[in-house]
Amino acid sequence: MIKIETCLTPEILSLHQLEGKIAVVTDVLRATSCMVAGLNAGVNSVIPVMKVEEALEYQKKGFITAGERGGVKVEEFTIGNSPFEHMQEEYHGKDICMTTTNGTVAITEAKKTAKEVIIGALLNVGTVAEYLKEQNQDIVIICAGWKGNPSLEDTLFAGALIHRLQDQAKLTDDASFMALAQYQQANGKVADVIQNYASHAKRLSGLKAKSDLSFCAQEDYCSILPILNGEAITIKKN
Ligand code: 3SL
Repeated sequence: MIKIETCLTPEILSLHQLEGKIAVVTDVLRATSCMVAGLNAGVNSVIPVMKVEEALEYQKKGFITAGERGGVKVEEFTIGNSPFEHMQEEYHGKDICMTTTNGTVAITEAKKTAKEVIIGALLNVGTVAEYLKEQNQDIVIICAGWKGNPSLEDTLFAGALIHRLQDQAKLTDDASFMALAQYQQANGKVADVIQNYASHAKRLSGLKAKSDLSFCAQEDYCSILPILNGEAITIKKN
């Protein structure tokens, strides 16, 4: 049986032991969805970093820079944090360096101790589940949340993943049961639940990014498995 625990916000990551486990990091709105969408479209790799200054160092080396602060593109960056920007043809085959308020922070924290870091979004949740079934190792799902608080959309991702794994898994904390219950309660209408109740949905409509929300809320849009290799996220080949 695979043991699953869920960390609803990186703020309490120190309460989870990641050593020897697979970490699945998600930030449905929008960081990991951008990574999944971009890599699926043809981006070569994504390097997640914590600070704008670090990304600008990569920019000097020829990297495309992406991400946001306050949901808005950093002025000096090539692109912001919309999946539609990350999918553009001109970035196919390119290497992106990305920094965001919550998502890239969660990935950076996870990589310090986890055995392996997988990038998950609703867009690729089924593929992540299939991979984890094959690995048969203990998992920590890390939700990026919003500035230290849990977020509905990331919790729904955790629930969607647990739902797909539940026949082979033992849930070892209440957060995993809460996430599963939340997903089951959505009853196939995950996008509507996010749209109607997630605080981030309101933030995104303020930023005129409503189409990002409906895109990111799709389950199983693609079947890629992004994995962190050293500092770069790339698609894991079979
Ligand atoms: O915090 C993050 O990592 C971002 O994805 C937030 S936003 O959707 O770009 O506002």
